Amino acid sequence: MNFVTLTLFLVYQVHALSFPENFKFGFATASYQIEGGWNASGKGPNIWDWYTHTYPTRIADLTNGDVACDSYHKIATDVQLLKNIKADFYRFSISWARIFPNGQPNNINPDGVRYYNELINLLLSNNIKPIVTMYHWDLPLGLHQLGGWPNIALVDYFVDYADKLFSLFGDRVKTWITFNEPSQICEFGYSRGFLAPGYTQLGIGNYMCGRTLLIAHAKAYRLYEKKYKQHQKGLVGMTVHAVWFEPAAEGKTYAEAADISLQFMFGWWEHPIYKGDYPPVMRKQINYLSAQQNFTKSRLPYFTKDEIKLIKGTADFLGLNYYTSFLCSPLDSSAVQNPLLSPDSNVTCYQPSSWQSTASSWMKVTPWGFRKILNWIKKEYGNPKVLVTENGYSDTGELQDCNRVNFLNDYLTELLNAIKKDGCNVQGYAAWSLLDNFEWGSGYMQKFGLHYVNFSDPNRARTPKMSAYVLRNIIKTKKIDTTFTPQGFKACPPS
Ligand code: GBH
Repeated sequence: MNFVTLTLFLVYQVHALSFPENFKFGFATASYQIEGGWNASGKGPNIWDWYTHTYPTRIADLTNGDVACDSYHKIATDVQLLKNIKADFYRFSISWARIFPNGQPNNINPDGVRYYNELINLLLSNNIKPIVTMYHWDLPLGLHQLGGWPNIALVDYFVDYADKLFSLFGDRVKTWITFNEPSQICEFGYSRGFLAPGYTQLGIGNYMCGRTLLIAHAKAYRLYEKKYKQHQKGLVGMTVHAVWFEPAAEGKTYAEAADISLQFMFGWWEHPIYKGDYPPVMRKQINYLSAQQNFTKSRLPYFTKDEIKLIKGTADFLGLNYYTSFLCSPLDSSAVQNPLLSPDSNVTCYQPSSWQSTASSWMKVTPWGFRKILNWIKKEYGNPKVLVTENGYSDTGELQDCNRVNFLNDYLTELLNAIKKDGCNVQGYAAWSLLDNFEWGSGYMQKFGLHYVNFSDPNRARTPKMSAYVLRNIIKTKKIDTTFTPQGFKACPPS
């Protein structure tokens, strides 16, 4: 190599290692996990208030989100944290029952409107874009009492709510996420019962709920398209939780098992949106099993032709939450089923114990799966615009959080490779989470925050962890530097 080619090579390497100029970084949270103020100033109860108060033992440490990080009273503090770490955007969710206390659209709570207006305005005056999730699991209890998501009547309630949010905040909010993780809402809420409302209508409740969510999402999207898009010029999409499923061994049956898993977890939502209707393998398998089980019709409800048309094409971007990977094999009835996946998938997926663990039992560290899922999305759905709306690591709360630092460096390197080497159309990345917070059934025992929160302090003081400074440096330089050690911290051992 002569001097000129060497220089060009080095320039290329440096360039190859940087995030594109217009790539955006941000931080994500959810209302019930951080806000507290559960009954403040006119807010109505939601299913998480009800679930944690009625069944305290369903939460590992018997806690709840009554106060959480008290973000209801801490707009200024939280925005300052975001500013300090150079966030381009903040992804937060709106508590439905803070806007419509019992879910009915005739009764609006002015304090809820005030709260989100203040948050949005302060973000914007600090040059941080708000990205709003309309529904991150906290259904108004009134709507739960009408049957919750398995009831198709909730479509209209959600559309009324979405309409109100667009009209109240759409002059300033330009990115909307209808639902966070429909697979968790439906599979865990109504089929396995790990999350509120905790029902176990196995193989029934999940698909009824899923049908409602897809139609509600699509109608909210169409409403925006028709009534708001022309003057508000924003984007609407949905966020789906993806696990990367890797074949556990060579051979066709293993490849099939991995593909079926991807379709059952991810295609359940994205196939109707990008291609129309449920993934054929889901339809075939659930129809088959339903018949075997003596049902008079498939447990997976059919969409009408009009509904298929309504749903297809309702995404301006694909919101992706990615945390972990599994290895899949054809069903082995003696093996433990992956709890993240419906048993109708008829596959066995697991995580080898040799993979690095986290504080969460469902999650092991698998950066390589990030590049693979992004490439799979590119191929399967025609390289859609992707926004990574969550990615993060759980530990027990160390300030010198080397495992999280390595996690971020390694996952972001894979993301960068997907963009630079594979041409995946990823536009932004949100770290989960801005703060340690209420981790659903695990209470406050699993910490995902880049800021430590002192939950025994009535003030809920926040302290940046090492990882906050590391991500700040990545945002500032648009580069990953595994040797970067912020002041006041020790260098981390390599991953
Ligand atoms: C995301 O879900 C959520 O959007 C976010 O709210 C959450 O805090 C974050 O990830 C971390 O979990 O322990 O058996 O009850 C990712 C999927 C949802 C999987 C919660 C594990 C609890 C399973 N996770 N779920 S269990």
